[in-house]
Amino acid sequence: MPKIRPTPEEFSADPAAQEMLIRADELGISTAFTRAANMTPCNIGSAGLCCKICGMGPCRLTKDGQTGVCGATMDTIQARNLIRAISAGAAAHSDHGRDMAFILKAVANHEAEGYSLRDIAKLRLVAQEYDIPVEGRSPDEIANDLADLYIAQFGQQTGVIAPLKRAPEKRKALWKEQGVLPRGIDREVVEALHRTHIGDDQDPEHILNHAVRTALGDGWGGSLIATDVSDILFGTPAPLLGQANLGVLKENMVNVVVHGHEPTLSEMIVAASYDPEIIAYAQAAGAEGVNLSGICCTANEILMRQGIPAAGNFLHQELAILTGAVEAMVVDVQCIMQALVGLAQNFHTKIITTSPKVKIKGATHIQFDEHHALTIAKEILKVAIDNFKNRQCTQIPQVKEDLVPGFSHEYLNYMLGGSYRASFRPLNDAIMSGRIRGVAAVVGCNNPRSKQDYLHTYITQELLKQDVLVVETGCGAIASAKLGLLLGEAGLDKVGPGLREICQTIGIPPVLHMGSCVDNSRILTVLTQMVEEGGLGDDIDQIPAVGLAPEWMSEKALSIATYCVASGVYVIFGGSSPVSGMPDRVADSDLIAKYISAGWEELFGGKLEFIPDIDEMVRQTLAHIDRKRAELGLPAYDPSHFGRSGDDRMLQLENLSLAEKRQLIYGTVKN
Ligand code: SF4
Ligand code: MSK
Repeated sequence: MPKIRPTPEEFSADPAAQEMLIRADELGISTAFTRAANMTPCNIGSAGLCCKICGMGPCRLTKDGQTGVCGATMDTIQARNLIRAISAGAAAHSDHGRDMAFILKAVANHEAEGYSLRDIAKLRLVAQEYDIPVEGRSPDEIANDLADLYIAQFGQQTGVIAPLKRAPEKRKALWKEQGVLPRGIDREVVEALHRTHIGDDQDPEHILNHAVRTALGDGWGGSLIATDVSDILFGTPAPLLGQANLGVLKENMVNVVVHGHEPTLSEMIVAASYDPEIIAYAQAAGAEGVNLSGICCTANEILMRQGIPAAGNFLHQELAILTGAVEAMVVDVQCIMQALVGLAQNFHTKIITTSPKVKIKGATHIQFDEHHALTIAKEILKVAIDNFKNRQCTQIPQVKEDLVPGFSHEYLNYMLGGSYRASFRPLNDAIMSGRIRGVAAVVGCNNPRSKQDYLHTYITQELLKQDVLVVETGCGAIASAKLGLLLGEAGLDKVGPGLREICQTIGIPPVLHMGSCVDNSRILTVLTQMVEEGGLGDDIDQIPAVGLAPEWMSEKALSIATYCVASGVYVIFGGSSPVSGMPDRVADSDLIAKYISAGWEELFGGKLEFIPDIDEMVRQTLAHIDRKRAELGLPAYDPSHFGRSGDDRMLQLENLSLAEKRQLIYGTVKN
């Protein structure tokens, strides 16, 4: 029977995406949405039951008791597939961190054109964490030592990676007991590959123990280094006004979209776009100037630091080109679809690859070199400007939303406690009193196998109604931004009464944008500080908190999930599980799914579950938060206790008589 193609409304919850999907259809152009609809996933591969790590296979296991040619069992094959995916994700994040550390070294030694150390306070603070002397030393000297220390973490062979010291004491003791302390970031990735070569580690639990070690090297190592160095070089984010969605593209300007993950080149492109020489060059080409925007996590990086608008998240990369208004899409690393080049040939858009690690056939390659970054950034912008004359028919959806991004760990501290008593105390108190029921991180990718943005935004809104404070990173944050959930008090009427009071009192949106996908490391440090603040137990697994990635698709997401679970967090993924097994036909094919859930919970207090049903994801999140509240001896969540303070209440009270005020506050008239 022929497949029924989903409608644009079924493909995406975003009206801008829907408009572009109609345009794609009219032009006869395929997108990831239509390709996903036409491509049925292999059920053996998606269950994690296909092994192709040696030439005796590929072995596809579909029956009870079946093994591969070498005798490998279902659970061994699933564990090997899973650790390889986690390791690839950890490698991607960590290699990003390595590049950042090398740029810090170059900046400290005045070898990097255009860069400077923007957050000296954070540089000093981070250096002190590692006992690097700061008093009487120049920022360059401190940065040089910090860069050396960070670079050394990747190739370290023995001991424990230094950034791990920032985890709670009890957690570190647990990791030691479980034998999962990462020795060196690269070493764990290499060992994961070695262990999964034919004829090596064949005990699934032993394999997955190493998956934890590898992922911890990412979360508490490579990712944390990437975040630290980005803040030091480009500034620690603080709230500012931004915009999101395809409506940020401009008809009268040269549109340059930066896409990928690393802020190094994109920050320099931002600087170059303000250069009078570039503005004059654009004007000479008939445009009013250069309009920059971002896609994916490069978008998050420059959005939260520079207020550069986000054209969209992962599934918007093709849709931006479909507007016909993009002169150049400049890509660095990760989440870049090969389809961009073929798609761009239907328009005038130039796809410009810039990383020495990433080339795409048919794309223009202008290699980034931090020693000449500003010069290269200008060269790229001139290529885009020269292309403006080739623009033809355009269609830019007039859809965009304002947002307030930039809630770094440091800003949360300041926001909650002020300059002189920066602290997480008010947040912990609000959770302890039940005004905030708990915290959820709703993060991660888009995936064309689910309706774009729908799962993210549905779950976020349901949790807000239940007084759960939501923090977001990556493409999930952009999904909420496009829906207007990241803007000041907008939508506060749909937020539970206790959380609404907190948002009004502190002056924050109910959803806090915390950055890109490497910035999930910020969530780890926030959770650690919540533990250290007191009142919510003495380890991360005791905090009423849940992590969700409803539309996950990348291997990096699996690494993030694993380091969060090992740090004590309950993580829920939507969509399909890479170790789902084939429960209808094969009795024992879900041993690994059970191990990473109940098994890891026993070992680490956190667990990873794949829950396809959206309402069940919300139910399990709330049940976990309530269970953790009960275990801490906190009052059961009861929203009827709250909502009597905050701005709304004050405005209501303003024009009332004393008797009426009492009536409103106490429910009875007291004299
Ligand atoms: Fe098959 Fe074993 Fe080779 Fe995997 S390692 S492909 S299960 S023979
Ligand atoms: S970009 S990893 S699709 S969040 Fe970080 Fe988005 Fe996922 Fe890529």
